[in-house]
Amino acid sequence: MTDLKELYEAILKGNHNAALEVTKAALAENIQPKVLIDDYLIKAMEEIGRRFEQHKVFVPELLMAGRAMKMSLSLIQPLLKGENTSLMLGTVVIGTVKGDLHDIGKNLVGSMFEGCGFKVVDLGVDVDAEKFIGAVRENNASIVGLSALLTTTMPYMKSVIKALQDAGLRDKVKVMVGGAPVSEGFAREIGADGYSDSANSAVVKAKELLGVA
Ligand code: B12
Repeated sequence: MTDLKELYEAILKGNHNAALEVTKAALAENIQPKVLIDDYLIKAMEEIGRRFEQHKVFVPELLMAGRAMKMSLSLIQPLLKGENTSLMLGTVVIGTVKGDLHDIGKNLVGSMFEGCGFKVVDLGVDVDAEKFIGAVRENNASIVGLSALLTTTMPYMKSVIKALQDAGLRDKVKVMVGGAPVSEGFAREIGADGYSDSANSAVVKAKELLGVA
């Protein structure tokens, strides 16, 4: 029986080999991907974030924890894609906005969308408005998801919404925003259609916005 606390510890210590091993063992024991993500991966990232804020760890430790989390997620992700793939609920274009390189939360949200029957076009990090617009147009997207983790990059979300308006696409696509510093109030203020603080609720919100809930 795998001790899942080891997964939490492995992420926290940035030990990606251990993270991979424990994830493999847990999946072989049919532990639900959602449990691994919600109760161990995210909790570990929250804790490393707290330690960073308290100056107990520094950027290299954050990077290592982020890498360990990504490695673990790479094993879990294919399972999230599961049975629902024939159920095409729409296309989601997602990316972290210009100037911002944080992608762990955005990747989780993207995986959850994929797992729940959406096609996901992930534009990566440091994405400018033109790139979002091109991808929305090209893929006839029904949702565009903007992620920002820095207070300095949050305002760029408003620029993307303005650019969508200028390109005549604002009525064709629902805009969802998220990331630790983003709030419901901020989302409303910049004219986004939806906000969510977790990958699970992001999908629920998206379905609600598209009327497919
Ligand atoms: C890991 C991390 C890093 C890693 C990123 C690795 C990676 N590949 O992403 C590295 C080390 C590279 C990094 C760099 C920096 N970081 Co940093 N980082 C963090 C940390 C600890 C965790 C972020 C994280 O991954 N959280 C876990 C995920 C799962 O949570 P999440 O991103 O919030 O996502 C969830 C929700 O928000 C939501 N969500 C997210 N996106 C979206 C999108 C949509 C559409 C929706 C609906 C929902 C949604 O769902 C997600 C899943 O539940 C945070 C601290 C924190 N507590 O947030 C600091 C933090 C964000 N970083 C910070 C800073 C300052 C920096 C640097 C400037 C540091 C530096 N001096 O170099 C650089 C910036 C580089 C850049 N230009 O982007 C500050 C930001 C402060 C501020 N007020 O702006 C924070 C808050 C730390 C702090 N307290 O000082 N960082």
